[in-house]
Amino acid sequence: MRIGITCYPTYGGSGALATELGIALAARGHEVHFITYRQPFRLPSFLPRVWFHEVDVGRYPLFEYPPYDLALAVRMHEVVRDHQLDILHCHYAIPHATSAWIARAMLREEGRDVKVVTTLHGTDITIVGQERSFHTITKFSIEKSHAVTAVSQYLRDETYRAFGCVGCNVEVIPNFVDPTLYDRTRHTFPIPADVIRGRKVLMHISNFRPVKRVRDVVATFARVQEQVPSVLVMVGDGPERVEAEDEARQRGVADNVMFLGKIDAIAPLLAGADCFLLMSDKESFGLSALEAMASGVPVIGYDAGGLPEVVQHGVTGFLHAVGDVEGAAASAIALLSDASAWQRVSTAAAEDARTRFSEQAIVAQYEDLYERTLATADTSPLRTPPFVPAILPSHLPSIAAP
Ligand code: GMT
Repeated sequence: MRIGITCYPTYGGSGALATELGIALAARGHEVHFITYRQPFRLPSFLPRVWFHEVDVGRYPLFEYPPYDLALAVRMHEVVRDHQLDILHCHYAIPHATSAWIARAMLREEGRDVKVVTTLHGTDITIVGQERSFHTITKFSIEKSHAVTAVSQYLRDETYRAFGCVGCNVEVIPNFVDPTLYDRTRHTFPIPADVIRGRKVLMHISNFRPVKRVRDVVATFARVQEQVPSVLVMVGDGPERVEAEDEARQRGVADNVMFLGKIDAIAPLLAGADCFLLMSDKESFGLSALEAMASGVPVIGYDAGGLPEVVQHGVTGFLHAVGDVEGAAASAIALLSDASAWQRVSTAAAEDARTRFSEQAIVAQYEDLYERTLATADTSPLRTPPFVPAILPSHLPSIAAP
């Protein structure tokens, strides 16, 4: 198949998953075209059967808000036409599924067609999509997609609750991990031993959005380090980083908290972690938690959203009520103080990640979905020629400030 993938190329789980999926599909013989405004952060520079098509949003003084969604629709239309794509797979509904709908409408005017698959990842449904400015267009774009998937049962239920989703069938296809990459035996922990000095390593990886409750992460660590000599490694960046730094200072633990910023290669970091903290109040899945589990790192987090579908309480980690920092710290202290309990949970986490979230099985689920979608006939007829093809004249410049 020829598959176009659109995602947010920046630091984040949906972009990471979309990129890993594209790479895996190409390895299985499909042609994969990434259509994004920047090279996805997990995409190597060259891979057989993988293309990268940059969306040029341009700049113009009149546009305080450049119309990215339109530029994306134009690029999608162009790439589908030039490379005869069968499927446009949009990761994160806003605005990708809407741009795909526009691109498809343009294609159909020319007597061409493409099938649109949308994968819902999280805040496109739980936060942004429910804002007044985006609700109706999100609902419309989901309903107009030929197939819709959600990364957890929780997110599927939330989609129906918030949008109704008339006439669409949201299928759950969970996220997956590459088991060979997330294997702690394969990596050398990049933080020098004289920095760690034999202390336990607690880790958090995210985009530091309010939903991640990074203050709770630091507050949990502050309690743990009173009982267990430890450090907290914070990976990523975002609007709440200053909050986390402030919490660390207020609790007097700033010297034991390292903020590493955005790091693309997280497998070597996870290989040196003893415990992963994910304390979001609304995590649709928690890809970073799955990557931690695959690396043999027990996860401690909140019993909210889709995280209980990933972390099995008492088996591969421990989940507590949102805000229960005391409970989370108690679980971490118990785990980090008992080597055999830690080994048991670590082994179970690595096994469970490989069994329930195996890359092979889940990529096959996407292939099956594409095949089923392609086999479904459209009821509305295509425009028949003669038509006026929307071909960009090659001499047109990109928008630039004069
Ligand atoms: O929805 C977001 O906040 C962004 C998105 C991302 O790009 O990182 O994260 C979501 O998608 C991930 C991949 O499916 C999930 O693992 C995350 O749980 C989900 N984030 C939230 O639900 C907050």
